[in-house]
Amino acid sequence: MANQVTIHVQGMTCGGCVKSVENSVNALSGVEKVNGQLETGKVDIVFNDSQTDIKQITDAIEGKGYTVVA
Ligand SMILES: [Cu+2]
Repeated sequence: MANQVTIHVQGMTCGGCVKSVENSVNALSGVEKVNGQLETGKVDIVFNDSQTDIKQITDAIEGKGYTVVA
């Protein structure tokens, strides 16, 4: 099933950071759409919950050095 979440990411300070976060999430299988916003720190993600989950998404982002707050 496709699942849609919006998470908050701390530590994105420029467009490059947003791209880095988006790319790290996009690399997970089952992720269909990622859209990060620099101003708000919000990242909208659409993913197939039979292939990945919030835990894997969080780990991917935190592996790049950013902090997921919710
Ligand atoms: Cu940056």
